[in-house]
Amino acid sequence: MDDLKAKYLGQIAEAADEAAIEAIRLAAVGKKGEVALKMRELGKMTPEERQTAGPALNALKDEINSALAAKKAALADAALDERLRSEWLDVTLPARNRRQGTLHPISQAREELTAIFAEMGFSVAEGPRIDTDWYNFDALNIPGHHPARAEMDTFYMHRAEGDNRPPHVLRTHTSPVQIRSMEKMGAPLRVICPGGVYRADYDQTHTPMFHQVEGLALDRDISMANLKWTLEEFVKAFFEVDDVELRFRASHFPFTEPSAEVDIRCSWEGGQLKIGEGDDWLEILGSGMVHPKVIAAGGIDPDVYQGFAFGIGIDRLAMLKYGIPDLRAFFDSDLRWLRHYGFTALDMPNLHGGLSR
Ligand code: 2U9
Repeated sequence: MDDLKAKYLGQIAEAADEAAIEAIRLAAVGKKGEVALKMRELGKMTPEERQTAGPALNALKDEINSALAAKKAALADAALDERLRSEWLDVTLPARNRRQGTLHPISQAREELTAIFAEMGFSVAEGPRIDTDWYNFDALNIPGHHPARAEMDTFYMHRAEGDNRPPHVLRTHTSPVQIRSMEKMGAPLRVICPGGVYRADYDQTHTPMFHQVEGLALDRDISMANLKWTLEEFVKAFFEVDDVELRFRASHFPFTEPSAEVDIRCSWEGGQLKIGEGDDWLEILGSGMVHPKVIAAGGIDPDVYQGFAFGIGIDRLAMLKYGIPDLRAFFDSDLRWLRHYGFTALDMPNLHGGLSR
C-alpha cells in the first residue's frame, strides 16, 4: 500500500496539466482504478486483515483525492499567474476616439435663447406645425384678401374634392401658438414660441423650412419701452456683449401696430462681425405692439390688456453667432461642416448661465 501511495503521490507531483490529473484520478481512485481493485480484495481477507486493510485503503483514497485537488488548484493558480504575467492592460492609455454627433447649431441657438427668455420670466409654448388657416392667418389680422397671405408663400394641405373642411396649412410663423397660449392661459401673459415654420422659398438666404422664436408679453400697461429693454437684454445675453445699441425702424405687420424692425449696431471690419460696436447696422428681428384685433382673437379684452410681440429667425441668429455664411449649410446632413465651425459633442449650451450683465 505504501508503494501505491508513493507511486500516485509521485505522479501527482509530476502532473503538468489538468488532463494528466484526470488520468491519474481514473487510474488510482476511479471506479476501475487500483484502489478499487484493492478494495475488492478485502472480501478475500480474514476479518483481522480486513480490519487494518479497510481503513488503510480508505485513508489512501482520501489522501490521493486531496493531493489531486491540491495539485489541481496549484495548476489553476499557476495558469492564472502566467496569464497575469503575459496579458496586461495599460489603464493609463488615452481612450479611443468615439464617433459622436453634435448638437445642431440651430438647436444650440434655440436652447440658448430659450434660457435667456426663461430667465426674464417668459414661459415656453409649442404647438402644431400643421394648423388651420384661421390660427395661422385670420386670428393674426391677415384676412383672406390680405396681400400678406399670398406674400407668405404658404404650403396648403391637399384636400380631396368635396372635402369642405377649413383649409390647413404648414404654419408660416409660430404666431398661431401664441394665439393658442392666449386662449389657454389668458392675461397677463409672457410667452415665447420657438419652432420650425414653412414658406415656399429657396435661395441663399431662404429655406422652405426655417425656425423662429416669437415672443408675446401682455399686461395692463406694457409699452414699447418694455419691448426695447427686453430686446436689449436678449441681444446682450445671446451675443455675449456688455452693451449694444438698438435701432427701431418703423415698419408694417398686420399683427402689430405700431410695428418696428430692429437693427443692432455692429461692425464688419476684416469680414469679422462684431456686435455692439462700429458704424454698421444689422437687422435681426421684427416687433411691435400687438394689434387690438389680435388680442381679441386670442380671447382677451384689448380694452384692458395690451402688449408687445416680436419675431426672430433662429437660423439667422445661429449663422451670426457661430459665423456660418450660407443658410443652406444647416440642411446638409454632413457632420464635417459642423466640425469646421467648431461644434463638438461637448459644445452644450449652459442653460443656467444667466444673463451677461
Ligand atoms: C401674436 C401677435 C403678434 C410676431 C412678430 C414679427 C414682427 C416679425 C419676422 C422676423 C424674422 C419673421 O422669422 S422672420 O422672417 N417676424 O417681423 N413677428 S411681430 O407678432 C405677433 C405674434 C403673435 C399673437
